[in-house]
Amino acid sequence: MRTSRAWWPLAGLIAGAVGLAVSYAGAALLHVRDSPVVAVAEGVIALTPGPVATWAIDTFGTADKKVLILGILAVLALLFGWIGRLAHQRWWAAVTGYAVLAGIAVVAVLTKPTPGLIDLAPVAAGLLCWLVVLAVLAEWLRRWELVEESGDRDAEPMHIRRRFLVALGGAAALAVAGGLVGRIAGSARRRAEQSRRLLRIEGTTAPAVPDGVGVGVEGVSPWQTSNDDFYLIDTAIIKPTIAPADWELRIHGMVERELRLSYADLVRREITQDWITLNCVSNEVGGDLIGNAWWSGVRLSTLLAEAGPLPGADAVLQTSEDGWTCGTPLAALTDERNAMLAVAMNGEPLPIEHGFPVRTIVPGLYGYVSACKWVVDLEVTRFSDITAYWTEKGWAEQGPVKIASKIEVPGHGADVPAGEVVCAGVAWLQHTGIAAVEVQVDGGRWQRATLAAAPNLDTWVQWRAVVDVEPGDHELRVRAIDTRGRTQTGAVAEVVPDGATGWHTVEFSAG
Ligand SMILES: Nc1nc2c(c(=O)[nH]1)N[C@H]1C(S)=C(S)[C@@H](COP(=O)(O)O)O[C@H]1N2
Ligand SMILES: [Mo]
Repeated sequence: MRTSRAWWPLAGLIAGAVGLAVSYAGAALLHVRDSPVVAVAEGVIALTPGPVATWAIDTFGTADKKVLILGILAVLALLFGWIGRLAHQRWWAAVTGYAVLAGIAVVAVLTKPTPGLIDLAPVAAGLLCWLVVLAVLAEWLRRWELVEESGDRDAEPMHIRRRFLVALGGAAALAVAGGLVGRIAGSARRRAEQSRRLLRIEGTTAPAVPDGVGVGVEGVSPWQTSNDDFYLIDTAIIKPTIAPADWELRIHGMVERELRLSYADLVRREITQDWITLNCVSNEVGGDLIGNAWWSGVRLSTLLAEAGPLPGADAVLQTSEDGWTCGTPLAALTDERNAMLAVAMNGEPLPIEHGFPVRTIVPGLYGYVSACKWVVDLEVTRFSDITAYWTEKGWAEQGPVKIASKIEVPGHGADVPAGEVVCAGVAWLQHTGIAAVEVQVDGGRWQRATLAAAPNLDTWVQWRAVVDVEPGDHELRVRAIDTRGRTQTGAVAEVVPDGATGWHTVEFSAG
């Protein structure tokens, strides 16, 4: 009897555990809502016939989900052992086994609401670990077996066996480490999420959408962007999870008095609130990297006045907890506009992805030079002395938003009845404001659109126009005019280095 034989199932089991642990840690670190095993468990629940589910709840009570997960893990343990045995004779059979398991996980993950590609990363990482770890262990087992078969006493079977056991122990340690990382990362997220849920910030109120801001045309984006629909842009693969109790902001550099603020210190101050539209410099003409929310926070002009900027300073270098930086004109943070350290978005504590617990919002500047999420450090300085994350990559130092307008109705390629066609969309130039919007059909004369109301200069404005068209293909353009009478340019510029320009154009057919 060859002793090496007995080790194959254990090798399979350990390889399986490494893959599971790595996928669990990956899901926690990437903030994927569920680890693959949990996604599968939820899939099982969804597929469970009612009477069986009732029986499970009656029998196991609130532990029913734990029992299910333990059951899935037990089944997996058996399958992993079996896959290990299969690998002894037929490597491809083991690979197929893993592929089937990963396939089940992929289906479970993709059937969750709003799955993204990132949600599949933990599954991919787990599959890779299964294959690599089992391949390594199998290699040592085969050598051991060869030595045993040769019956050659000088071939040092002990030596090879020891190497195999070291590899096995290493893999087991990796599995344990993955499990720990998953637990710790998951608990940091849970802690931040829990403190966020319990947070009540005095002085912040729920948004009330002002009257008359909508043109009432179906297909136009809601004037208020919900937190769930708000675009997300950042460089953080792993989103910082900061409980308010652990947050601290330092305001320093060219100031008379350095300030260190805790979260409680911050929200003790007067809360300012406003509707502000935020957009990304990378937004293409007609793109949707833009959103409008009710922001609550503390005015930066007040905080900076407490610190006392020194003469000669013209910039504030903002740094986030994850090390992202941006340089913001000091003037934009100290003038009369409502630049703030925001703590709430649409009446709720900031979502973690949008910078919880504190982020900066500055009306009139693109996000990349102003809207630092998870902000922890403000250094008052000079532009000539600093570089920041995006300026180092060739983007402009100054990023005031550019006037822009967009057609949302009719959609590009739409078929509409000939005659009077309702057109609608949005236009924006935060901090300056939109005075008028004009549309043009097939290069003809520019026609004034009707504007909906806007509560201030810092939000986008919805517009609506009716154009008369003959049957056939048409081209519709839009341009905006700001409150100082300047008309949006039709000259086309790419998003790099400081924002796109050009008139948004859609083609449609009238029949
Ligand atoms: N910490 C951090 N803050 C950041 C960024 C980032 O990468 N990291 N990206 C900025 C950019 S480019 C934009 S457009 C806005 C987007 O904010 P949102 O994701 O809340 O919409 O955040 C800004 N703040
Ligand atoms: Mo951006």
